[in-house]
Amino acid sequence: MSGEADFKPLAELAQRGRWLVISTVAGSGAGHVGGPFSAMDLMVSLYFRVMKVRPEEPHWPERDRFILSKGHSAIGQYTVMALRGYLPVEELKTFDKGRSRLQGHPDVTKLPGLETSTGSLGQGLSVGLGIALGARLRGQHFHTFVMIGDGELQEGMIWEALHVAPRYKLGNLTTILDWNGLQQFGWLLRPGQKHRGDRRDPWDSVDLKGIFERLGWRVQEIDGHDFSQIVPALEAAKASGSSDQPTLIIARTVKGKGVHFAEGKHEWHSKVATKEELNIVAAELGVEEAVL
Ligand SMILES: Cc1ncc(C[n+]2csc(CCOP(=O)(O)OP(=O)(O)O)c2C)c(N)n1
Ligand SMILES: [Mg+2]
Repeated sequence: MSGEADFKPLAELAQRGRWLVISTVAGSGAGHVGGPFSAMDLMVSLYFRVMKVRPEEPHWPERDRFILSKGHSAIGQYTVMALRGYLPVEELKTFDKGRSRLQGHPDVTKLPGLETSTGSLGQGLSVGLGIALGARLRGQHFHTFVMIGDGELQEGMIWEALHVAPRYKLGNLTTILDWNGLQQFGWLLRPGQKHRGDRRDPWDSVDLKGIFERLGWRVQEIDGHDFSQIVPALEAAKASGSSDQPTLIIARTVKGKGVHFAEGKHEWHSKVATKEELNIVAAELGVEEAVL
C-alpha cells in the first residue's frame, strides 16, 4: 500500500498543471478551465504513474493509449503532456493560435502523442474501443484509457460503445468518467424562465454504477481527487488488461477543483481569469510562477 507521501509529487504536478491551464487560457483570451481542473489529478496519475509511454518517441507501438474524449479540456492534456516532456512548457503560450500544434481541441494531425482528434463530444470511446480491439487482434499488450465527461454521457454514441465493449470482452479498455456533476449550460429555456435552467448533469438520481455493471463493465467508484484512490484504481484496471471484462472508473470530481471561486461553478466551464483572479489562484495553488 502506498503512503500519502508517495503521491506528493503527483499532487504538486497537478497544482502546477492547474496554474498553467488557467494562466494559459488567460494569455490566449479563450479556453476551458472547469473541466481541465476536474480531470487534472486523473491525467497526472495516468501520464506520470500508470501509463507506459515514451514522450521522446510518441509513436512507440507499445505505448499505452489515452484519448480525451471530452476534448474541450484539451489545455489540461497539453499541460500534462508538456510537464511530462512531450513538448516545451513554453509552447503552451501558443494555445489556440492559428498555426499552433495546440489547437483549442486536440488535433491528431498536429501534435504527436495524441491518438485521435476529439472535441465533438461522444466519439472518443468508440475510437478507443477500435484501438483496443485492434490491439487484441494483433496480439499487442498496451492498455487504452478513454476519459469521458458526465455531460458527454448524454451522447448516443457513447452508449453504443458502452454496450459493445463488454461483448468484445475488451479487458484492455478502460473508460474514466469524470463525473463533476456539471456541464456547459443545462436544459433549454422553459416558458417563464430567465436562465437556461438546471446546469447539473441529468445523472444525479440514476444508478449509473448498476447500469454499467449490468452492461458488463467492471466498475470502480473513486474520489477523482484522491491520489490514493486514483492510482490503485487505474493500476488495477491495467492489471486486468488480459481479462475479458473492460473497466469503468467512475471518478467523483469537482468542476474547477483547486480554486475556491471556480469550484462547482458552471460559469467556469470556459472563462478567462482576470489579473486579480490570477493572483488569488497562484496563492491558492501554491505556485511561484509570475502572473502573465
Ligand atoms: C457534439 C457536441 N455537442 C456540444 C458540444 C459543446 N460542448 C462543449 S463542452 C460541453 C459540456 C460537456 O460537459 P461534460 O461532458 O460534463 O464536460 P466537463 O464538465 O468535464 O467540462 C458541451 C455541450 C460539443 N463540443 N460537442
Ligand atoms: Mg461535467
